[in-house]
Amino acid sequence: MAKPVKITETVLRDAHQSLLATRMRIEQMLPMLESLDKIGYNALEAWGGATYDSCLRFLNEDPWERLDTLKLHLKTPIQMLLRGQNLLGYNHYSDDVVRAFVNKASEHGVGVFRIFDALNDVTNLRTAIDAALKAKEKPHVQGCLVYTISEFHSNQTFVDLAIELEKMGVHSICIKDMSGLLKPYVAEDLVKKLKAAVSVPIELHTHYTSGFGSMTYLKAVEAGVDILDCALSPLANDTSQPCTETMIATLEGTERDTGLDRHALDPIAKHFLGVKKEIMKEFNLPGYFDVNPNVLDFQIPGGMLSNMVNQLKGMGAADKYQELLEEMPRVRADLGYPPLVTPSSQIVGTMATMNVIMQAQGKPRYTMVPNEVRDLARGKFGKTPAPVKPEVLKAMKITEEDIITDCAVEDAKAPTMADFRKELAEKKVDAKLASIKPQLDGVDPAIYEQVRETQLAKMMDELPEEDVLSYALFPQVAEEFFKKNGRF
Ligand SMILES: [Mn+2]
Repeated sequence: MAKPVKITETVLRDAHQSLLATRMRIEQMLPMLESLDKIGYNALEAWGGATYDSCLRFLNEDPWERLDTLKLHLKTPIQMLLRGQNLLGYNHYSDDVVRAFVNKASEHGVGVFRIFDALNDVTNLRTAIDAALKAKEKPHVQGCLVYTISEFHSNQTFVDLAIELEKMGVHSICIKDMSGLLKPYVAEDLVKKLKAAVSVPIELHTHYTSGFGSMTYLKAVEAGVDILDCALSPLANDTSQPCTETMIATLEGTERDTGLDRHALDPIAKHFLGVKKEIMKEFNLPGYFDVNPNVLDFQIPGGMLSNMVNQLKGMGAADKYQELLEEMPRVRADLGYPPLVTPSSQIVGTMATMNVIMQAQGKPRYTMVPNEVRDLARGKFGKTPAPVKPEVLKAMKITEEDIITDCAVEDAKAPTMADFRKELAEKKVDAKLASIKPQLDGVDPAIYEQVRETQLAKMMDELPEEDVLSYALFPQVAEEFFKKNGRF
């Protein structure tokens, strides 16, 4: 019986995040939205990951307005990538903020929530999954297995996690191979085991970074995978996903034929090739990356490698690159083998860089430890796959009392939506009052305070929830964005 493979298209999100530093604008997507909608994709990944940050920081676009525009032109479900309790930021947020974010995103048109946690700790997935399952628009909710390799991970580890995710009520499961570490025969075995263990559909997401992409997809298809993430040709392969058109052609005439018309993609590909050239020029980006089989050993996602090189240069230690490559896996082992994906990848990368610099100065490793590293080591972000090495805890001066066994208890102490709303309203009111300072000179302080309180109450009432969420996730960046756009 024919069992078509479904395709999720990533050209609007991960493809340009991987190859073009997330710099695609909504205007560059708009001309092709109707055509993309007609292809028959399983979903169009278009939001989340770094897009929200990039919209505010670099493109002067309100990410919520982008989502509205996409929704206006698309019936194909819009997929977003969400980092569980981290949402799209780098901190853990309170359950209240997580629920508010998921509800708003659903209301604005997210049809598929792909939810992951960098440590694969389900504690960090629970609230986001529950909120998405309860959203009144009834979006599709997908849980992720963040794929990594270590002596503490096997295919069975991921099967166990999948069973747990299915129990939590997810509608499908994604193998999220962000660094392209999943080898073809391992993928075949993993997909077979998953198909036997759970009944929800299995989706595979990889990056071509180490050169396995199409081989891994083909073996996964043979093993019965249901959905593949592909990128349209101009933004495919390299550190991005395998190519959509090639995948469609590969399966043509087989029992897993996608049924999609590859030639309907020609004009769309042509458009995005032009867009790619525009972005490369405007932002001075190379637009391609060499295949890097060393990723298998170092497990460093592509984008991160260039960040780390820049960090080293900034500290005048560009010649320490090889040492850094070797220090990364050591730090990862010390910290209990976290998968390297935002935000754990940045945390491990920064620590490795510091260790290399310290050693160059003749000082021991872990002489200087950034706060996020300490927090990861003491369990603030959840349980690491293996315990953090005792000698490392000691070097970081982390005592028994510092250890956090249930990160949800910590999250409960994080600010709520009401806290963020008040903070943003206060900033706006104070900025407004400062701008009319000359007129307020000599005013009775009691009256000034009264005016401020009235203004504050009004502002708290008026602030749109979307702005409060932007502020909660990226305080400084959002403030700058609001100032630039007359919202301050
Ligand atoms: Mn990805």
